[in-house]
Amino acid sequence: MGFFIRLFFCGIIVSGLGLWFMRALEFSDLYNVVHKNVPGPCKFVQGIDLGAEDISVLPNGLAIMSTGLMVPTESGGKPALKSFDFSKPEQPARDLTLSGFKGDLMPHGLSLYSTNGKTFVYVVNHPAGLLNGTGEDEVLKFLWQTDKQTLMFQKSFKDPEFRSLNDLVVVGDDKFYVTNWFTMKSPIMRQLEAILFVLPLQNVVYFDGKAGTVVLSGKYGANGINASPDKKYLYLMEVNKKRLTSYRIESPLNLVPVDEKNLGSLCDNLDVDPESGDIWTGCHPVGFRIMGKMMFNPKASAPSQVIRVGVKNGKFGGSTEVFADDGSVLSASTVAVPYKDALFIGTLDHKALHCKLTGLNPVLKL
Ligand SMILES: [Ca+2]
Repeated sequence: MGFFIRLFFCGIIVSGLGLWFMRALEFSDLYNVVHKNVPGPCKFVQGIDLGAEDISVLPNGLAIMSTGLMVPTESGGKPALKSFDFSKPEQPARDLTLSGFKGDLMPHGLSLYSTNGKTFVYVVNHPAGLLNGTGEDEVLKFLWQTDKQTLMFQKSFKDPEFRSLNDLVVVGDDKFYVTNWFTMKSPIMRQLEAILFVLPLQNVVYFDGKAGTVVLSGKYGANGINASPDKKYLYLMEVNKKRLTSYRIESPLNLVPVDEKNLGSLCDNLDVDPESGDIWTGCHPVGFRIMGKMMFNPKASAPSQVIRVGVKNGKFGGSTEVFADDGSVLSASTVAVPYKDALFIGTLDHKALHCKLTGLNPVLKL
């Protein structure tokens, strides 16, 4: 091989490694200092000790959450779906009884869909485990009988495009957008995909009730997904790039990019205030702490942060930090759901907080 050809390939390798180290340094937040910040008085929600990775709330203040995502089964902890009532915050979260479901439950992202007086819960499930799955991820559909604290199993959706699911948003009867935060199926290839986090390898799939179609590809770690209250805009958190993006839904398969915003934090799930349209998100403000926890030491804590983003017609306005903690009180926040003058903050595998929104940041004009 000629000298110049070798020089050319060496240059490409050195450039690639340089890019990786620069992005890794940015991703890891090595020098970030997290100062505590609260929106008002906060109390732990009783009955939540195994995390509440995703939460969604009904207009009547009844919330549902997925718990136990990162808890090893040998610990005796059991993944579950629980409910919490914003109108009775002093009462503990309650286990929801599953009726008619025979499979293994490891719930992750969830989304509510109400029609004809009935409320359905769609939830990402990892029957083979979160990180050791073999492409068996599915979306479960339950009918939520709120008066009986029961979830009646309806059906499960599987599809070859469901690679390694994270979050979803339902936009119609059995119609939803779902994120693949990994696209490789084998555990070894997923490890490689994690190392190559600088590459846009992840995607968003639209499921029409029968089959899935990739509608957004080339995404940097597709994680939280949600829609505007009028369902005209889709919001996606590309966690590996700390980037929030919005798309106009021209048709279910035709998404037109509208805006993007760097949140400067590894934000996870997105919740949309039904009245203001603002986006609230639970974030991991120190990358190396959350990655160390997920990959090497599950017992370690990681800092928490809640960010609120103003948005109008798909265009992002300003943003503000509503809550922050260095991990000593609340570890690894993943979701933040406002309801009237209160906020419910969930975590990957820790506790959950109920905070009163008495400060200025929750109402600051953005
Ligand atoms: Ca998530």
